Amino acid sequence: MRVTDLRATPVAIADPPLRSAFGLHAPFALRTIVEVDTDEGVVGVAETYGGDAPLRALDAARALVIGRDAYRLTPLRVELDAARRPAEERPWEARGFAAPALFSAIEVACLDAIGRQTGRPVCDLLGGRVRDEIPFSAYLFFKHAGDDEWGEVMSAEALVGEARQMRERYGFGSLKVKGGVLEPDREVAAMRALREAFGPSVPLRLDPNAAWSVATSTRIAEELAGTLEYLEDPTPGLDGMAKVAERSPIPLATNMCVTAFEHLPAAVAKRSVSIVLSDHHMWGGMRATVELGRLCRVFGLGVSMHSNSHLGISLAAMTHVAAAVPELTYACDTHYPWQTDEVITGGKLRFHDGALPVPPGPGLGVELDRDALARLHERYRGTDLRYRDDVAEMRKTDPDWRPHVGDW
Ligand code: GKR
Ligand code: MG
Repeated sequence: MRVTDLRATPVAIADPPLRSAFGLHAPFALRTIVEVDTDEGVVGVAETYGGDAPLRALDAARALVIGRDAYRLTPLRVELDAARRPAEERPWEARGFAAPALFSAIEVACLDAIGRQTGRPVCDLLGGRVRDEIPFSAYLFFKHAGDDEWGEVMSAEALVGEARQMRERYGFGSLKVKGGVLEPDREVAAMRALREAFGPSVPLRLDPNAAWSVATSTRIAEELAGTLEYLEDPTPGLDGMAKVAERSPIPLATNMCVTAFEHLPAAVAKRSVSIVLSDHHMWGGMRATVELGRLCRVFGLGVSMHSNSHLGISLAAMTHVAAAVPELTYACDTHYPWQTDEVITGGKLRFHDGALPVPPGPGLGVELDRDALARLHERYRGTDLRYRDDVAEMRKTDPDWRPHVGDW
């Protein structure tokens, strides 16, 4: 089955004013919807990061993709591999959208096309599912008041309210808090308030996105022993994380200092982390994520799943890959409840008791809603946002704001 065309449509989706150590979410998050046409008449879809960089990369890679057999993608992966060519021979390499992300977008679309052609769900193409439904965690954010139904959430009390609402609506069994926003001890108090409100049967995680120093991270890890299931990226870098890990009674997880296969040897040697947050968008695709799971098992690492603001095509792909990774034993992250827009037919995918069943049907099991795509693309054209800049957004309300990077 030959690829006859590769299309990338940028979209802008509504995003509430969520806070993190990086700043503030802008009113729109950017995504790219990727489609491959094939000579068998089936069209495969994927969703990836948004803005200029993915568009440039996908455009530059078009000639390498068109004419290729959708079943034979390993040669493409090898061709895109940065280690094999000098930079001037890699026009598809874009800052913020490296070869693994580019390959992932193409792979997901091709797997969707193959699934549609063969009548099999994508998780079968990854070796088969080990679970029928995937547990997700509530992704709790401190946030400003905005044009949304959640209101301002800048205190422990408000965060408990947000968690309660998320649990009532979606049934989430675990709670992840995006930290690095309030002064660290106030975030400790917020975690204690969540524990108090929901009890020990609801696992809690905290992710300050590397805002804290080694000393703060170590102290807080000791203080929150018994309260957190894991502490995610408290401090920057493999060395900093290794220093915290040495004393931390809580396992450390990351989606910041181990984001590619080549980071694994040093992370294992230094014992920097216990859990790697997978993400097929970033790690080179769905098959690479299955390989990551197995490698993590070899090295005694746990596997969880990372998320950014995203639509239903990404969520469907995350669900298929999560179904096919036996080592993924933590509830996955997802920003999905924060997104009101959708680009698939039938509206938003629905969580039951905090879990999402693998979408039935061939391929990813979702259909592109072309009217919604056109609308969200028009919105992209109407904004001047072309990359994510949470610092700039934050400075619109607080001109002196600066991010904490390992110094809080
Ligand atoms: O959306 O603000 C956010 C998150 O902080 C996101 O950018 C991170 O990539 O969710 C992510 C994380 O776990 O670090
Ligand atoms: Mg994280």
